[in-house]
Amino acid sequence: RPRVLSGIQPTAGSFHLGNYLGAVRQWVAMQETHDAFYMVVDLHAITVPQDPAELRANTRLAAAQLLGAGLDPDRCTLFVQSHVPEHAQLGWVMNCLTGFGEASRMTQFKDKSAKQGADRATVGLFTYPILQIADILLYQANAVPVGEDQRQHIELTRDLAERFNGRYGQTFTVPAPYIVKETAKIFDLQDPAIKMSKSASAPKGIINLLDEPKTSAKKIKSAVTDTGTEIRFDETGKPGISNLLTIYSTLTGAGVSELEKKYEGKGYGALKTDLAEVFVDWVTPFRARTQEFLDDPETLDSILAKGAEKARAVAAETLAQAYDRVGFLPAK
Ligand code: AQP
Repeated sequence: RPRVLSGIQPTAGSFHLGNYLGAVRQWVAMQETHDAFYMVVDLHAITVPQDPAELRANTRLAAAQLLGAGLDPDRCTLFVQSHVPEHAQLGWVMNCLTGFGEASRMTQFKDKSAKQGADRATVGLFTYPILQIADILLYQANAVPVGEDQRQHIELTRDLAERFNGRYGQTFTVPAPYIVKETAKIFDLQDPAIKMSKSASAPKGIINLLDEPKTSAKKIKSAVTDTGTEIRFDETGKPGISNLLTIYSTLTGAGVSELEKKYEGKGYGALKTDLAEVFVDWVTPFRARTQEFLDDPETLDSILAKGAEKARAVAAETLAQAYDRVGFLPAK
């Protein structure tokens, strides 16, 4: 089976609909077809300031949501990044192979550091894509399911895998991004020109999965659309409606053209009301399952402990090989 690796930050508390449709949904599907490794990336989370107690709670919360979304610990390896020290260890090696210039070209860093003020951004935020390279290469992953915003980081990962292999001999699998076109970018409900984002979206523009479903239903019903009346998928002319159609189609499995037909001659209000209902029907069991894991932290922690053990077995082998190739003297 091909191998898949992906991670999600624990920082937000609740996942948002973009995280789910852009990434987590694919994770669930790929458990069936891949040898799957998924992690909560707490090392990445501290690239911006975190309250320690909140970080710990949010790490469990993220794991509970992944299980609530349908990850099955019998069919995938679910773990917490900091439980596997090899990530930081290989991360250092990768830091030493990455050019300052090429790291400086990462647009996500440029965006995020500009928002924070260049002096306040940490070196960790700058090197975070390089830790991500280590995350992926440690597992010899073939595919990395992510949203569009991560494409550039996966390209850098490919460059570094090839560089290491070229310099030291074949060591790492060169991974490919796995980006589902339709859901690669879920847009903000109030500003369909930007992606739905924890840090950039206003509260009314973002659907947090753990919010009261009523609150989310209201946000869907007041999503910004255009002045027209026709329900048609047209990303440039009708970005708001197109975003709603994408969400509707993905949550129900109905094709976009099928939905266009269904809503022919009906107003935007009908589409929004129905989508709000579709969303509530989907999110209600998700919230209940997530809550079950939160109510039983012992089970949750033991799933994560078993996951870390399985992950370490793979990561340690890759790290040992990489250390050897680089020329580190083995500890006797
Ligand atoms: N709007 C989105 N559409 C599709 N996919 C998305 N992802 C995030 N937003 C969208 C994908 O979700 C996965 C997990 O992302 P993360 O751990 O990087 O989460 P994050 O960065 O904390 O979430 P945000 O909202 O993207 O935060 P900001 O904007 O503050 O950095 C990834 O695969 C990502 O592509």
